[in-house]
Amino acid sequence: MSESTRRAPRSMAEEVLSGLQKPQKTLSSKFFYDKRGSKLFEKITRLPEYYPTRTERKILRDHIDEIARTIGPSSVIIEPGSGSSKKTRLLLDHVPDVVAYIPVDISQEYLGKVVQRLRKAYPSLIIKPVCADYTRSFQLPEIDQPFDYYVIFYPGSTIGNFHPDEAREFLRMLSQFMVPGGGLLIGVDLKKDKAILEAAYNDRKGITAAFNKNMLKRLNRELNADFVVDQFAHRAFYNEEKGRIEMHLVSRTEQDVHIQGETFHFSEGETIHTENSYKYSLDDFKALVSDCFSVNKVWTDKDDLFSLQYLVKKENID
Ligand code: AVI
Repeated sequence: MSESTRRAPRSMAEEVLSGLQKPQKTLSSKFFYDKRGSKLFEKITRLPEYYPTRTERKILRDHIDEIARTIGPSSVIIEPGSGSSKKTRLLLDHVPDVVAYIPVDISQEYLGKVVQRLRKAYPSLIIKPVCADYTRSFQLPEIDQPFDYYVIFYPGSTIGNFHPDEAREFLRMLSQFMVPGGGLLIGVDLKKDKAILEAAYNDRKGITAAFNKNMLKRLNRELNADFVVDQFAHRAFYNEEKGRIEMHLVSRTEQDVHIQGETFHFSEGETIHTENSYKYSLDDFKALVSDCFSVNKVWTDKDDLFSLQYLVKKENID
């Protein structure tokens, strides 16, 4: 995500045109997730090379009792970008006396379906869905039952898709929902061997390549652009200095692309930067969150590929 979390919303067309006018052409990774993009991402999460999803799930399963004890009773669980709420079920099954669950998702249709299923599975749980772009400020619904803390669940290492400055700003926004002592259970992908990282974003089946190129198909359909999708190649590499995987679309040839009356020239080999996925050491992440949160507990897998962390809101945040 390359947008500031607080700026006034801009249309997709405005964002795309201004991103492509930059010296390093850029498109926001949030444009990956149309219907096909979301399906391709689901496929990515099941790929043998893409370790984050299954590793996080295993950490959550292996430590669920301790995680549940750490969260404690009488909480309201908020999940920004809840999607299928699959991982949340494990929390709802184990955390004692959850008072309410607030899934926040941009897709009204998907949210509706997921909530319907959750209501069947957890008939006595208060579920208050919020349809919103959670990266911008959103309103929490009233919960007319007493509870101790809000606990925010933000799995998947989506925090890695924010530039660190924006991650700090986003975490500050989340902290504003909480009183001191409130918790944030967050998935954070860890720094590791470059070969493992690069394989995860260059899978052999080419699903990540299709996911990356799907952005151009979306722009063709929704903004009437004329990208020749096959004239772009997928590239993903680990930028060691910045501590991030970068995804790009590389122009295979010199070409012009037209969008909404504007022409964009590409030289051969020129790229559009489509995503960053930051990887953190435990110390890096502790420093990143330190404005608003202290790190209360960290769970990792045996190979230290991924971490699930429980952060607690500090007292006296300015
Ligand atoms: C959603 N996000 C955490 C994924 C990641 O790993 O940064 C998106 C992704 N991009 C390519 N593969 C997966």
